[in-house]
Amino acid sequence: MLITQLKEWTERLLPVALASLLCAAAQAAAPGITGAPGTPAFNLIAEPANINQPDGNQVYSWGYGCNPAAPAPGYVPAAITNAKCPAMQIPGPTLVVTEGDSVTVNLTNNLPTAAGNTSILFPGFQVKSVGGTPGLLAQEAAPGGTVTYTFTATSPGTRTYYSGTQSDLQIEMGLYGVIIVLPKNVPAVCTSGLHAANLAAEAAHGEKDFRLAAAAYDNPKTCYDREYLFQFAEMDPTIHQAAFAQVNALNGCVAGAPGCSLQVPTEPYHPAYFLINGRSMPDDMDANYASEYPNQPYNGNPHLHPGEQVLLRIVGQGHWQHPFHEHANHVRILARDGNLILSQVPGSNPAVVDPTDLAGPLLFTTTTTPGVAMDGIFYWTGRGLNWDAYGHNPKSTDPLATLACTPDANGYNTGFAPTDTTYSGPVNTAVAGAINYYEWCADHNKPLEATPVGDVPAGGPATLPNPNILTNGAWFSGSPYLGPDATVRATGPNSSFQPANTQANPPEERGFAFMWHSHNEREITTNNVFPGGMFMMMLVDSREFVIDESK
Ligand SMILES: [Cu+2]
Repeated sequence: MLITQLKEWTERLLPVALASLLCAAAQAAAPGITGAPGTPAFNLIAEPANINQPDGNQVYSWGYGCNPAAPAPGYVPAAITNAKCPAMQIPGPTLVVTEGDSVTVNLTNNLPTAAGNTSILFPGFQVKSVGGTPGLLAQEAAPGGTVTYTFTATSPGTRTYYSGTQSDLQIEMGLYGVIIVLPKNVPAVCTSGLHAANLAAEAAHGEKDFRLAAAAYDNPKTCYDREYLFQFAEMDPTIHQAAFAQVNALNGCVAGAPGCSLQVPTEPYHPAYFLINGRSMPDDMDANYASEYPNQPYNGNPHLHPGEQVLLRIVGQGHWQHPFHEHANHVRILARDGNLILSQVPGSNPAVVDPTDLAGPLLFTTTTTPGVAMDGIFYWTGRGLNWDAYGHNPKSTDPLATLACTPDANGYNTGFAPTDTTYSGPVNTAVAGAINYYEWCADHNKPLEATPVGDVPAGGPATLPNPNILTNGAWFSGSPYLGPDATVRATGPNSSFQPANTQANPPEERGFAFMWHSHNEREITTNNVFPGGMFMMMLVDSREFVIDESK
């Protein structure tokens, strides 16, 4: 079967199915390292190590990591408690600072001597350097040496950092990462109204807050309720093998001596690995800091609840563009490289921007470009499905199937009054704690089927699919509903179809899975085998499922 056919099949099935290969449900967030408030200092080291790919290959690579000779960094978000920073990781440690901070980065070059100098560029900042030796684009650290970069984090946003030395080889080998600058002044609207209600809804089900901040920028249109960071890059293993062979052949050579340098061709370029945060699918859906990937600590496995504004920090780190498709909605771009995209006040000349009017595009695929970072907002509500995604049924005798839905000014069940267009009223904690918080009320009480099999006590109301449809793998959640009692519906007495091992272990994940993947279909392969590469599952979870980004 052609990849396109397989992909089409997969895409059609998945919106009502769940990737139960995610048995140990692993969530994502945007974990990183921090330093002293106001004056964070990061002690990074550039080192070689092997990274793991799902075809079983270990790929010799270079990456930034935390210098083991320096004090350990701080870790964020605090709710992730198993964080670590090895001496080499791909991508490099995500540096998390606050607007206005004086940032110091000490880089030590622990690459093989024949690899020569290395450096870091921080595009978007005015960088001063101390120590090291002059290079083409930046002050460089010689083999065994150190260079110090200092700069002020002048404005919020997501930006890339990467090697400024022999970039065609060093970035390919893995020397890249991200710096996130959090806003100094989070707008009040981001911690009240709808965003306070979304937070109350999480708390009502025992969820922690895994955000780095409540807003991406000092702008009330950039509030968010959840966040993920995805770095896209590709690797040509031929280049890595050549580098490894030459490093071994030149082992022991003296820096600067004739012949003590790598001559690795980086063209022609034939990448075989297509990475999200240094991992290929399905490895990207394992947990952050999973022990199987000691040098690839960051994952790609977004989860969200209906109505949550999800900040996506999307960064291109390789040689190529990657058209990444976030199924289930478009992504509203807020900013590029830390620059909010704002409208011009009509008629103003010279141009004056209007900070209340974000003008970023609504993207079907977030086409990453090498070196470019985008911040965007994604959300899913179920609006316009024309069926009740929560399985409410007016004829039901089950109280959970007959919950109320009271529309707010936008038509959702949030607990705010229909007249409260700015959501300035107090949070209605009873509604925020309901399973159908943020339900789209226009489709309330429209069960998927005119004659559903039954209510929860009877094992319905879903009719489960023919098992033959699923012979290719365990990809069904057991219920096309977001709760209540999605798992009970799937395992009740009328549920004749109960394929073995398709249910995740308790607590069962109940939700809709959507594939997020490169729309360049060759890139959803690993070493030419589908599925793999730039591919992950996004899960819209029932409120019954606790999204825990720490595991
Ligand atoms: Cu797609």
